Amino acid sequence: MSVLGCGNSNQKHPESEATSPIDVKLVDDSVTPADQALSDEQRSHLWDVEHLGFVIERTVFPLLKQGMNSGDFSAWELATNKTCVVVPVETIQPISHLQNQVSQTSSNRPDIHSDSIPLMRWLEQLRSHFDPTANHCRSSIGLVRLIPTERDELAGSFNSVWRMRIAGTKDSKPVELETEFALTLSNVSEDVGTAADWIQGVSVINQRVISSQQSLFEDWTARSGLVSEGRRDNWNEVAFKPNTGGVYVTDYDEDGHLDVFIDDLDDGNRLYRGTGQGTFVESTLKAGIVRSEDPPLWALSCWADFDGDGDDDLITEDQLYENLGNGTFKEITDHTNLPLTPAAGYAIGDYNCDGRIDLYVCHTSAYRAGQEQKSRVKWIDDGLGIDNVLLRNDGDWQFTDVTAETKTGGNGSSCFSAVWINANGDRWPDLFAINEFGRNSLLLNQKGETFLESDVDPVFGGFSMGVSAGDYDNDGLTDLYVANMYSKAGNRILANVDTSEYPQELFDKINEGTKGSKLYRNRGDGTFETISPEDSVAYVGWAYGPTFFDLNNDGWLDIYATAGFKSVKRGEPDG
Ligand SMILES: [Ca+2]
Ligand SMILES: [Ca+2]
Ligand SMILES: [Ca+2]
Ligand SMILES: [Ca+2]
Repeated sequence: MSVLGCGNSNQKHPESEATSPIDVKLVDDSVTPADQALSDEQRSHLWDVEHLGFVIERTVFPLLKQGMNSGDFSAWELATNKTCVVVPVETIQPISHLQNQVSQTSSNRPDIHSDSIPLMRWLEQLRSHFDPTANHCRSSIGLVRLIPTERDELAGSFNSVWRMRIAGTKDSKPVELETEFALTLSNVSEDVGTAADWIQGVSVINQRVISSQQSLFEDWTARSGLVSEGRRDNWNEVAFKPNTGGVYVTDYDEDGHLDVFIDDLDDGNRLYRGTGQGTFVESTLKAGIVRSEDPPLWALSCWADFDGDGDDDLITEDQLYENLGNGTFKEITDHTNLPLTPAAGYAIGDYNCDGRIDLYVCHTSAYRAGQEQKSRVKWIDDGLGIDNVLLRNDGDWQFTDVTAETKTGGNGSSCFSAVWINANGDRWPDLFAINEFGRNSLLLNQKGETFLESDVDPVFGGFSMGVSAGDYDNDGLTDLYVANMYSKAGNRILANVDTSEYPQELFDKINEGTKGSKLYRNRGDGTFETISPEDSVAYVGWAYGPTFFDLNNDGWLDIYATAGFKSVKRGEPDG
């Protein structure tokens, strides 16, 4: 078996935070972050404002959550100035207009608006969307903006924006409420949790209530036959592993029922055959898939019909299995020259339209021993210096690395995920590959010979970690949803940065790095339109692995967007 880059087969599973289980050569690219650093005075100002934000989060938000649970907002009477009222949603500017403009909210004099209501009454109205029983609401509250009215006067008044999401039931049916509101605060003191009269006015920026006659999903795990015990759980481990495994779905035995393959750093491989009754029966050994005694060196798998006989074959970690078409597999790793090295993602497509499925391999780190990888990256417009790889399928399980001649490497990006799409209406599959640190790559296929590098975003595209392709507006053109980092803290801090500290183009990029996930509508000519980030698709958190999926079978694609990286506590997600 020829496995490039796996090193010694006796190599133990590393207990470090390295993303690659091989020895890599780290090179210092002489990054000079000092060039982009703020002055001491600027940094001190940002820290001081952030500190006050933490005080609000730590002392005030628990009170608001408690009120939402119990329906008792009496603790708020003290904090609320007696002239404080809430301006309803219609009169307010959207949040994007608040960016770096501290005067925007205070210009809306809430106390002269005819539809204004007292804050307590508004909170009670929000709560009335849910059953009155205590503890029937789960709420999360985020501080999106905290900006002193006079920049250097932290003892004075502030403008702030809070975002609240409440989930619960009404008449035992599911309800969710999301609202974003701007608060004028007379001051923010260390004892703000017990201080009086500091909330002066509230303007609702947006508010929506989502209700349903029933939950769309039922938790079926316990009855499914899919076992989760024994799988890697970073919460119970000392060493954090960023990629612990994956779930891969296909109908491998072609009985009309989808089957599930799972790989996991602790539990290894498991294949589950779907019964068609919503349950699964483990068939790993029966199907001829090896369950190794040792945990795998990395976790990444892929279903694809590499030999074109109509059934899906399987790559899992450093092994290749041929589907024999009778519900069993044969390991043919020795028969292929496929370089089965550590990688972050696979995308399959027939780029040269010769009828054979080719393989695009996404890399976030060095994958061959001795390969050079940058020891640190610039925090914008950069990558780790490791190219992705395009492998042309030549038949009989033989592949040729055509990355250089097709120009599909992706400029040394850090790429978790890529998708093949039809971006410009010709018959040649194009490729979209994300980059965690820099611009994403839209690679336009030039008749199966080479690719032309383009981009879908006019600014930067954010810190991208996942992508899904689908025609969300049903116009026949495949659109893109890119999972990016969204950061409340980043938004808060940047709203207080003196923008003159940076060239505008650079500040726009910095700003975009905190804005969250992006939806791009395909114009049909290889260019894409950025759909407004105000849409709720943006605020996912530290987003990974999204998917377009018609969840309720109405013919319109929905988005399932997952998030999460390293939280402080289980059950208390950051972001
Ligand atoms: Ca099946
Ligand atoms: Ca096959
Ligand atoms: Ca091909
Ligand atoms: Ca479309």
